[in-house]
Amino acid sequence: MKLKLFAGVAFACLAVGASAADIKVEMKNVGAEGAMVFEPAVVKAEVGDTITFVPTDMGHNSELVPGLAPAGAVSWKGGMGQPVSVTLDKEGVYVYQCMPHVVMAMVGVIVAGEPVNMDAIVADATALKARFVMNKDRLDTYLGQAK
Ligand SMILES: [Cu+2]
Repeated sequence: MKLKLFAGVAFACLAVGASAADIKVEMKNVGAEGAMVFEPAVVKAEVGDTITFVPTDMGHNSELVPGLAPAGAVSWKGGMGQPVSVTLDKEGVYVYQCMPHVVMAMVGVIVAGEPVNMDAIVADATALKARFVMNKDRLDTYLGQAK
C-alpha cells in the first residue's frame, strides 16, 4: 500500500516536470496595483506554456492587441466575464487588453522566452497608449519589467 502511494507521487512529479506550465492571470476590479488590473500584469513564461485568464471579477475580458505580438503568433479574444486560455507558440512579447477598460489602461504583458521583439512592441504601442485616459504610464512600467 505504502509503496503504491510512493510510486503514484513519483509519477505525478515526473508528469509535472515534463509538461509545460499553466499560468493563471486574474481579471480584477481592484488589485494590488490599482483599479481594473490583470494580476499578475507581467508574466514571464516559455514557449509552450499556457496562460489562462480567470474572471475573478465580472465585466472583463482578455484579448491580444492586434500587432502587439511576435510575428505569426497565436491570437486570442475572450468573451466578457469568460475564462480564456492561450498556448504561447512564438518567442517574444505579447500585449493584451481588456476591451471595455482600455481607457483605464487595463492591459497586460506576457514574455515567452526572451523579449526578442521588444523594440518593435515599444514602437508599435503608441496607438494603444494614446487610448489611455487613466494610468497612462502603466504599459511603459509593465514593458520595463518585461525586459
Ligand atoms: Cu476590464
